[in-house]
Amino acid sequence: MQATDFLVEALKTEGITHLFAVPGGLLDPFLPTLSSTSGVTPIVAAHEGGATYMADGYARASGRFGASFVIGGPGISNTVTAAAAARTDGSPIAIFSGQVPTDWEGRGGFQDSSPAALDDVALLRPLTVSSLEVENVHLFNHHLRSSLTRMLAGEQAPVHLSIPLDIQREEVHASWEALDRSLYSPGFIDPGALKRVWKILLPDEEKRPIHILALVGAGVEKANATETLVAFAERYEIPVATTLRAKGVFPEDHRLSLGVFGYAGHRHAIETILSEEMEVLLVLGSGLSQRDTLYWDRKMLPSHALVHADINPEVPGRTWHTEAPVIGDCGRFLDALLKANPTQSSGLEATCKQRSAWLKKIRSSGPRHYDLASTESDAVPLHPARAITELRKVMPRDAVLLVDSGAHRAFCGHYWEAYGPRSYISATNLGPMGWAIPAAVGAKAARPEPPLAVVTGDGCMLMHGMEIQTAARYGIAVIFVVLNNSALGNVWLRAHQLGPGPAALTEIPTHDWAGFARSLGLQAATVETPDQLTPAFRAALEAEAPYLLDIRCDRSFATPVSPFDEAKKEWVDDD
Ligand SMILES: Cc1ncc(C[n+]2csc(CCOP(=O)(O)OP(=O)(O)O)c2C)c(N)n1
Ligand SMILES: [Mg+2]
Repeated sequence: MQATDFLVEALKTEGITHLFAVPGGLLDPFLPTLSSTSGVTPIVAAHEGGATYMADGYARASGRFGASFVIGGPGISNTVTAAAAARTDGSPIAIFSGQVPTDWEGRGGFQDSSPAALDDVALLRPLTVSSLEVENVHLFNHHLRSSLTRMLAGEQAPVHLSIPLDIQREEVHASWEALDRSLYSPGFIDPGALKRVWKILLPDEEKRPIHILALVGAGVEKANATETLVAFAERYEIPVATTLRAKGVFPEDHRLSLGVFGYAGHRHAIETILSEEMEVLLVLGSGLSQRDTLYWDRKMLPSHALVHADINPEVPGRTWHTEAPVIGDCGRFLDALLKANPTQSSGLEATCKQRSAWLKKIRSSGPRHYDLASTESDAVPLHPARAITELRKVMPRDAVLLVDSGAHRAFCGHYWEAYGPRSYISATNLGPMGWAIPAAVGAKAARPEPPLAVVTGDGCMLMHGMEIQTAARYGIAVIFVVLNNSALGNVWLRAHQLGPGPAALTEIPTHDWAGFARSLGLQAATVETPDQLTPAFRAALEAEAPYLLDIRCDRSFATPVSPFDEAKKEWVDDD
């Protein structure tokens, strides 16, 4: 089988339904393969960054992995930020690039970016867990297998394979054996750690801890462990908060949900985790980043013990010492706690009543949202909190939301309510502007059933807004919601305090994004007043087609991140 067919057939065997590409001379042998392999749809993007962001969105929405095809040289350099976003959020994507024939390497050939010239392989090395060239067709099967295995293993990450033109045209004599499903969900935990955790939850002599809370990160989403998490929380009456990245992995309207902790987080989660009452904090699959800890606020540290579970052995103990590091799969850990022996489970159940009373007290401390009044604001231009609240009411329960970078990220994190895993998708650790626009196209390709919207900004549109064209071209029904505030809003909020000069640097002319969308084949509308919001969202939902809404917002409303801002002011490096 020709190498190009071998690769695409292997990806198909692994469950890939869509590939995201930008063609070019260095990929020409792939064109017949991509256009003729049944069951795999090639999506041609406007930009390689867009194609790789689409692969990222596809991976996050599907729970499988995503793949993009780009040329070496400018195609690979255009994909650098996309690889970085996937690397920093642990998203599994495979980037395949074409390269000049091996006998041209380092001899001044057009677009030579082989290891003897610009060196694509080196360019992507720090952004991937494996960046390799297929130097010889006999290595094709082996390099592909080791790349995909490394991509899926542990905390997951992008990989890159560079394939010279001559090798693309050669025959591969191996046959592809499907990867073992256990790679996707490894299902191991350290049994010794479990014993330690039970000693913390049920100490022999001391008083048994009552105030136990779970802070859940993306590791639980990757372990596909929502059901186990819900069963665990319900059985032992344990309140659950999530990081922004894992929003939705525990239904936010569940009676045990405290919402999001950290950036754009909610009152119940923030006040409880920072309170002196906390005895045991169970951190499940979170890297405890700056944003997820409100600047590593030591008030998070509980009085009795911090239990920290993660598939990556480097993570527990990285931010703070943990009394019980649990290395392994978060789903298996929760399952083991659920299936404890009767003495253990009844011991923990014995304190359920006290936790119920605690939960009641938490809820009576005030509304979950810090600024509830804004959700009903009649302001014109619109208040983003009102726009997101109305969008949530129109979109069905199983809707998927992708969120971009800017002030709109904080409004979505705070005011959107998410009810399921992989239903709130955002590049949280790198935050590259424009990511969500193509990522939404990839996510919708992966999961065509639930309605899907993306909330982005006018600044983000300037970076990757062209990919709405890709959605229109392939009839991919994404609802693009542009919160158009004529500014790089997040930056403007700081800049305008420094005077008109700095503010002007962050202002954007008021563009007609609906007109732009129509010119590219989408349906579109402009929304200027609160009463137009619901009908516009309904029309977009009912269209079941690529649709853009240009929502005219006021840039001057503060983002709902006051605890984060306070933490920023107070931050001292106390380590
Ligand atoms: C690639 C990239 N460049 C710059 C930034 C810094 N940055 C973060 S948010 C932002 C403004 C985003 O503007 P817009 O998309 O209009 O969203 P808004 O803040 O107005 O909601 C900027 C410049 C970034 N995150 N990513
Ligand atoms: Mg803006």
